[in-house]
Amino acid sequence: MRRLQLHPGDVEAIRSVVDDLARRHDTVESAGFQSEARLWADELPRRVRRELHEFHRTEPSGVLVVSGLPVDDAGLGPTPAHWKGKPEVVPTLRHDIAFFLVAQLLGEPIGWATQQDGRIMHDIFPIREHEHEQIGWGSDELLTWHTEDAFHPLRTDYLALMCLRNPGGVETTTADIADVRIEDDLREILAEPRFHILPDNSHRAENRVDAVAEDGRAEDGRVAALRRRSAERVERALSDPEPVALLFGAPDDPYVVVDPYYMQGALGAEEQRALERFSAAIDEAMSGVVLRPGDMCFIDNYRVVHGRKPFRARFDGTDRWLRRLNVARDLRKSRAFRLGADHRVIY
Ligand SMILES: O=C(O)CCC(=O)C(=O)O
Ligand SMILES: [Fe+2]
Repeated sequence: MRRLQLHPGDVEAIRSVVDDLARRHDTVESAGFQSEARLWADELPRRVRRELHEFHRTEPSGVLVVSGLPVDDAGLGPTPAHWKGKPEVVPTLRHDIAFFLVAQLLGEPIGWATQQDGRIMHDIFPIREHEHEQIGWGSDELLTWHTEDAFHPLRTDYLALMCLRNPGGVETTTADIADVRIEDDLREILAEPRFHILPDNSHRAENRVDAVAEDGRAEDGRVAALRRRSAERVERALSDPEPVALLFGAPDDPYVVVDPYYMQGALGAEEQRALERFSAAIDEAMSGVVLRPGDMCFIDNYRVVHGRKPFRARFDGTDRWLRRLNVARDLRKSRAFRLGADHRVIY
């Protein structure tokens, strides 16, 4: 893991860029903000830009934590109870802007029409009705390690988490594929396209909300058509999943995609055995990071699997609260599933 500790001068420079944008934008979800985020990211301190560019360019590690941004806990207000029906104007605006700009140094933040009302920036906090579930909004259950959106060919290149509060120091777990010891015979099987990964709960119909923030920007017919295709894609991925390889890229320095919880019951006997051996090897390499308020954690979703330790949620407005972004290195790959070249929601 790499860590960049911001200096007071960096914090001051970030504050000045955020001031400017916060005067003119009241949410990072607006097309207006998003259209200039890239430009303003270039005004972040060079130390920050250098570290993020290196992380992107040479892949020196699968996890980078940027620490030192101050968080005024009282100013945040209570941790929300749910993201459904959340107002567009939020007390986290200044943190959201700083986080969005730093993430923008790795690529383009994207959202899913099927997740959290189509918002680009997601909330991670415990939700009572999901307390016992394998989902980012659960708490009581260990969130088993996984590749984010593993089932989807357009899954994110980076998963970015910004911590607003984390009472009790709940650990985000991580394992870098570079640290996983894999025997040669196993490596061979894992590199063959013979594994099925099903869509996780956060994409399924029961967690979908029909109004997507971006709808106002396009004609209803096109949105409806894209939305239908997206729902069909998830249904098809459930009923008739494409086989994939769990290791890909360079054979001696591979990338990984795996989500054992959503592969249960979907594998043949030999694949199941290979997955069990692979899982045990990943468990051996598991470590983690306790995010503190103000920490921004960038996880390379091609190299690192991540999860979260269980915790007892209080549901009283003081619970753990993270903001989350998916960042794509190349927006063009998803153009067929977005409304326009500058739209960031994948249907
Ligand atoms: O809560 C965490 O630390 C990680 C949650 C997670 O897996 C995610 O947001 O994708
Ligand atoms: Fe995740």
